[in-house]
Amino acid sequence: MNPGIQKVEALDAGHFVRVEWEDGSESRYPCVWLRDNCQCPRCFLRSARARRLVFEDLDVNIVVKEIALAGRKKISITWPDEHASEYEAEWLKKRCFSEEARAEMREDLFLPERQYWDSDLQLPKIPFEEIMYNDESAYKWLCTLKKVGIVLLTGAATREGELVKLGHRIGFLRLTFYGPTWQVQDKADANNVAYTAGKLCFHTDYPVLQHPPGVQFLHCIKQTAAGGESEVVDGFHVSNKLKKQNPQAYQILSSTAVDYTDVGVDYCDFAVQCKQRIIDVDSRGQAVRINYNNATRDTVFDIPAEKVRPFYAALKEFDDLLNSAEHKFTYKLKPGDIVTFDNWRVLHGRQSYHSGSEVTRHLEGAYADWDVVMSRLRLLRKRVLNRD
Ligand code: OGA
Ligand code: NM2
Ligand code: ZN
Ligand code: ZN
Repeated sequence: MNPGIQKVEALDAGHFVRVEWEDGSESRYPCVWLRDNCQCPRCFLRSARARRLVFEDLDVNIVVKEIALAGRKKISITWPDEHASEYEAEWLKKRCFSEEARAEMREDLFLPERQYWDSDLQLPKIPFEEIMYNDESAYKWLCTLKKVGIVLLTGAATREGELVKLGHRIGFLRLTFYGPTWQVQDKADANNVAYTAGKLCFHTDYPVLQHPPGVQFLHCIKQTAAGGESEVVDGFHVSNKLKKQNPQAYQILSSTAVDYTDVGVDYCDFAVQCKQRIIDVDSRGQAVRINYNNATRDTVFDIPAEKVRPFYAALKEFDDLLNSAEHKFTYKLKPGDIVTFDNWRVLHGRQSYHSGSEVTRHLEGAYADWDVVMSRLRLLRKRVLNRD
């Protein structure tokens, strides 16, 4: 599986090392990168798997002095100052700079593959018990969460505290001003529109935070008989549609900084302000995060007056697409269900319900960061596929 090395040579006046593999392919490594990534104990702290070498000590114009092949599985380099470095074939192969090798590594580290969906979503479901006790199921859960953006966990106990357990399963939950977990119920003097019995139009949670929570959990403890249905829509899929349908609207939403505000008291008192683009894009113009909550969008709008109406028109077009029957998926949470979803990608909403003096509907919610979730996913994958 891992080819050995056929031949090594220095190229380009010693600025590059060329490795010829046994399968006939080749890789080229810049010497500055090789020196920077010397794996010897002086340059690399094994216990931390981190670089000890300080940048001041790196000569960016370094060239090799001598290079040798040590038995097909290792190369050794002597640098002009007589420092010696060794590199394993397998280690080098993984770090090949070719387009294909880098794409493969990217895939492996970040799992960027996505399955877009419409109203025809087949909501993925896994029993809560299984993901709690079985690593394969937990791995499947997190892979699907990354790829599809939503997974329903079923059969959890109908009491508070299950999300804290889920938090321990992945690592830890994200604390916000609404507490480590929070209770979605119709409340007197609600400090958030979510804590009423009213309809919640499509939104992502907490765009008022500079780094909005990547993953959201909603555990249904009690569900009302009439109303309270949930709605979800694939924000990345709809963003792509908008880009095709109205590139100008997409341009406005992906470049205009919208003010968000959240002021009140919960876990502690808060006065949060932030500017976010409704569609956050990467360098290639691909949507990477939706930041849209109409409830917390500030009355303050820090853009020139003549740009205001075009912005609203663009947002209307996006909002119409989100709400089109073609795109949205409707379902109703049952007590014991925990919906887990990508809060950077999936917009969610709920229909209104009637509410009297007693509590007829109760969800417990919590957040996690993608860093924590992806970290758990990589560790589960390593254990399940028993790699590395
Ligand atoms: C929320 C929310 C959905 C629901 O609390 O942010 O979107 O079904 N709740 O109550
Ligand atoms: N809650 C549900 O952006 C938001 O205000 C989302 C957050 C209150 C924790 C709602
Ligand atoms: Zn070294
Ligand atoms: Zn919400």
